[in-house]
Amino acid sequence: MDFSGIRNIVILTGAGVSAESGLATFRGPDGLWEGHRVEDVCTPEAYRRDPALVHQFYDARREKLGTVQPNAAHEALARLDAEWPGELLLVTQNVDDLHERAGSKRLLHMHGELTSAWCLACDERFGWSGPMGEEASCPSCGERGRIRPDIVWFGEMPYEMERIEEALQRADLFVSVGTSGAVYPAAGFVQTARYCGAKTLEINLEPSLGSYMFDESRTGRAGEVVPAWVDELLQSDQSSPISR
Ligand code: BV8
Repeated sequence: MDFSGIRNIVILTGAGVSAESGLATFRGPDGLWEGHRVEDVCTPEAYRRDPALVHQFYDARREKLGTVQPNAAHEALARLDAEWPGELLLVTQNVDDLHERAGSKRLLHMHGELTSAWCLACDERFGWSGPMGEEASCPSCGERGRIRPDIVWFGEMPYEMERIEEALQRADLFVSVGTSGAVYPAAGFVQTARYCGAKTLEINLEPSLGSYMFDESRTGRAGEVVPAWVDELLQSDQSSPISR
């Protein structure tokens, strides 16, 4: 793909970008997610039905964050963030903190973050480390037992959708890294980008469900393919921005 003239970039990442750091992806061979069915831990109904199970699931994943490190893909995306002269927005579906720990700044978590909590009593959101459990007290209003993970579950509206849509409409290049294309609205971003005239590139271990919608698909491990792509992009000619 010819990257000359590219100015505005949107990058979407999924669990595949964190796989080489040791974090499980959602759709492993057994279809379970850390031993759970998604519908048992990743919906508001599941939280109402069995809050202890949902807290246990997220407490375990939050604890695991302390044992993993960003990998070469996170670091390459952070380098691109620092060096790219045009607009750049990294939209991650992931709730881990590996992009920020690698140094990415122009970043948003459309599905929330393990390191954030949400008090249903006062609607405040605040940072959280360590276990949450059912009895945690809100640092803002003091209520006990009304705090949930600040995570977007199935059936809930992802965060910052307007900001994402605006960035996609302005994008000259949309790149999807390490996602199966199984979940909407993220899986539909490539269509918006294409419709608005962007070039589209997929980087994934294997072709995703939406591979056919991309101009180009590069298969391989993110830790290898993403750094090579960032080098290629940073060396491309930026002098003549695409006229939009
Ligand atoms: C909403 C946070 C509306 C939780 C997540 C029918 C049709 C279309 C849509 C729907 C439908 N029925 C229901 C819906 C909507 C639903 C949906 O899309 N369902 C799917 C299952 C059909 N979506 C929603 O509910 C969303 N909200 O629609 O709201 C609305 C409107 C108005 C008002 C209110 C609401 C919300 C969805 C968000 C759910 N939360 N995550 C948590 O993390 O705990 S979803 C979760 O799965 C992820 O965040 C991600 O978004 C999604 C997909 O996961 P991936 O990241 O892609 O991971 P996966 O394992 O699937 O794939 C990994 C890929 O990496 C693989 O392809 C693999 O090959 C590759 N890989 C592996 N290793 C590597 C690698 N690649 C490179 N290198 C490697 N080393």
